[in-house]
Amino acid sequence: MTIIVTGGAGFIGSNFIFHMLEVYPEYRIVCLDKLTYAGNLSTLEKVKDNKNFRFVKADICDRQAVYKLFEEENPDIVVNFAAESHVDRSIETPEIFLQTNIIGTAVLMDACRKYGIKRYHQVSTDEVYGDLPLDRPDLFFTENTPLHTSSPYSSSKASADLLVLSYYRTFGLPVTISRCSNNYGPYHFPEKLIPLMVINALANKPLPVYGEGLNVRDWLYVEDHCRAIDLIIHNGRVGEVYNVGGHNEMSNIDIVKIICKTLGKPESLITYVSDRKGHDLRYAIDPEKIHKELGWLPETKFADGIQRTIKWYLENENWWKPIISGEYRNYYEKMYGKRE
Ligand code: NAD
Ligand code: TDX
Repeated sequence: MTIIVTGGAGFIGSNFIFHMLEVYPEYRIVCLDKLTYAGNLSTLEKVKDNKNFRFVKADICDRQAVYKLFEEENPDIVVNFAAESHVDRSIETPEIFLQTNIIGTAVLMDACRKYGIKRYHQVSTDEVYGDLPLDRPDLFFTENTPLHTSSPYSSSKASADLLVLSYYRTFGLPVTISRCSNNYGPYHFPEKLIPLMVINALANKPLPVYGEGLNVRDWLYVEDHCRAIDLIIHNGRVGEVYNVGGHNEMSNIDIVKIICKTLGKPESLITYVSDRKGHDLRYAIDPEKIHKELGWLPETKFADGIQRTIKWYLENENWWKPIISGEYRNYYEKMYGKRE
């Protein structure tokens, strides 16, 4: 079995590669990644010498490079994690999101059609459903919730999902889609809420909370997401969408307070800054379908997962320090420098 994992030098893709090489030591895993600002080869350090692992630097929009890789590897399965993934960046520069997230998905699926494939899996997001009101805790996203996106990021992901389903209907491509809630865990890029707050708190820097910090996200430990994708690519029904989430809703401010408490830092570091444009209020997944059909359940409780994650950042400065000292500094200054 050969699996091409795109975007495998990023947060979730790398954790998926670790999971697959551990659970299926006989599988060949080929990582295709452009190494954008969000992709780091150092993330893949511990698997780089595994004889069943290969890394290829390429852009999923580069048709020639993608076709060449399919010719060389003749993959059975493609799992597409490659994406521009940060909502704030999509508000600054939407175009790259359309390019990678939509066109890149089409190129990968064209390669799957041309060379034949057992499964193409699209890693999507709960953000395609838009948001839920804060005062209706009884409402959840199901796979039948209409797509209703808010940001250029989520719109590009929803477009890709529609394209994937159209390749199933029109060309009979054997596809599946997973729509997961917010992940957290090791190798999460420092621009995202949890790592950003951990890293800033460690340096006694302000903790920039958007708006009033009352927006709610449904957090899932990254390894639980990886297990869900593993189940879907092996046992999921072709043409189907599976929501993935662990019924773990938390407001942003509560998360930031947990981080302060764990690190022994004062809550006075919390700084309320201007809100994200179009900021989604609440995400909450109904994971009934994947539970019933594939027996998936989350295994990591948030209380344990967040401690494990914070510990990982404490012990892995050598991973994140080089990242925040490079181009990231300019990004941080641009996004937070003048923000009030
Ligand atoms: P990430 O930003 O950490 O990693 C993205 C990876 O894709 C990087 O390694 C980057 O180099 C690579 N990449 C970007 N453009 C590329 C291109 N054109 N060609 C090849 N590689 C390219 O993202 P993540 O948080 O790991 O998210 C992975 C996927 O999961 C994304 O599709 C995202 O939409 C989805 N998702 C993320 C979350 C979350 O909470 N992070 C939740 C649900 C779904
Ligand atoms: O500095 C910050 N302050 C703050 O209050 C940052 C970076 C974020 N926030 C808020 C915005 C959100 O309500 O925290 C929440 C989480 O923000 P992000 O970490 O940027 O994640 P989110 O926008 O929820 O999107 C994430 O989950 C769904 C991923 O980045 C997406 O790729 C995924 O699809």
